[in-house]
Amino acid sequence: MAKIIGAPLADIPWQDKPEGYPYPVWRYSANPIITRDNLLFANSIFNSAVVPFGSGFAGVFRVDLRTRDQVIVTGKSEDGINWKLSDKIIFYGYDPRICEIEGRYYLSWVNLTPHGTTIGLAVTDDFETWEQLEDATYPVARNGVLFPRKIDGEYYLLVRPCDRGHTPYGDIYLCRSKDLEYWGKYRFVMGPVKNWEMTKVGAGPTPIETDEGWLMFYHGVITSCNGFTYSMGAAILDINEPWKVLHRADSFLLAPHELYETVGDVPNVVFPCAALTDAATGRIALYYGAADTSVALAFTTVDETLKYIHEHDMIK
Ligand code: BMA
Repeated sequence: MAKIIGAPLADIPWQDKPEGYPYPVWRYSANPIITRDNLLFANSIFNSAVVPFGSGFAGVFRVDLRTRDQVIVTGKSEDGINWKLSDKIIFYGYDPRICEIEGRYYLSWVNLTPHGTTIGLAVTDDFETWEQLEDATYPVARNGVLFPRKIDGEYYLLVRPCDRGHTPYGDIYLCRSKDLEYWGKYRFVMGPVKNWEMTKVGAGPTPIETDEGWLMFYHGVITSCNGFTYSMGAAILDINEPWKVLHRADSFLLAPHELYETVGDVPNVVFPCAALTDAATGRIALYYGAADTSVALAFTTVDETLKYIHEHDMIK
C-alpha cells in the first residue's frame, strides 16, 4: 500500500468510487461545485486552489469579471464543497495555487506585468492580509507551484517558462531559493512526450509527499483542428532531487468528458490546481477548473493513482 506522508484529515470532501468504474480518478456526482453564480459580477470562476484552514478550508479563486479582468479572491468553506467567496480583489492575475509551508500560506499565481506574465508570490496567515513578495521569475512564465516543505534547507518551485501566447513552448522546470526572494539552480523536470500532452505541460496542485516520492498531478495539452484540449496526468518525482522523474503515466487520468468540461468559455479543459489529502486513508480530493467556466471536484486515492502510474509507466 502506498502512503501519503502528511497529516490525517478526515473531513476532506469524499465520495466512494462508483461500482464498476474502471479509471483511477472519479468525479464528484454534484459537479460543478462553484459556478459564476457564486459571485456577483463574475463572468466565470474556475482554476482555483484550496487548503485546510482552521476547522475547515480556505481558498484562492480565479475570477474573470464581467469586464473580463482576471482577478483573485479568497473564500472559506466548512466542508470543502460549499464555498463563500469574498468580493474583495486580492491580486490581479490568474491560476492561483496555495501552499502551506511551516504554518504560513503561500500564494503563487500568474502575475500580470507589462512585459508578460511572471510567477507572483504572496503570503498570509489569515487569508485577510497579504504580504506580496518579489516575483519568483522573469517574464514570461506560468504555472508556478511551490513544494509544501523545504528540501535540504531550500524552498522549491515548479515553473513553466513560456512565451506571451498559446504556442507550443511548455516544459516543466524547477528552481529553488533559500529565502523565497532569490531563485535559481533551474533544472529541467519534464516536457511533453505522449500525444495527449503534446503541445505543453504544466504543474497542477502542490506536490503530494508519498513514500515513493512526490506525486505531481499536472495538465497536458493536445492541439487538434478544433483547438486545445487540457487533460490531467500524473508523475512521481524523486523525494530529494525532484527534478528526477521516477515514474510517469503514459495516458491521462482525467480528460474533458462531462458537459461542464466540454462546454464553456473555453471548451475541453480540465485544469487541476489543488489537492486535499488524508494521510490516514490515502484519500485525495482534486479541485480543477472546468472549461474555463466553473470549479469541479474529483477523487482518487494515493494507492489507485500510484498503481495506475506503475501499470502505465512510460519510464522503464
Ligand atoms: C491556459 C491558462 C489557463 C486556462 C487555459 C485554457 O493558458 O490561461 O488559465 O485554463 O489556458 O484556456
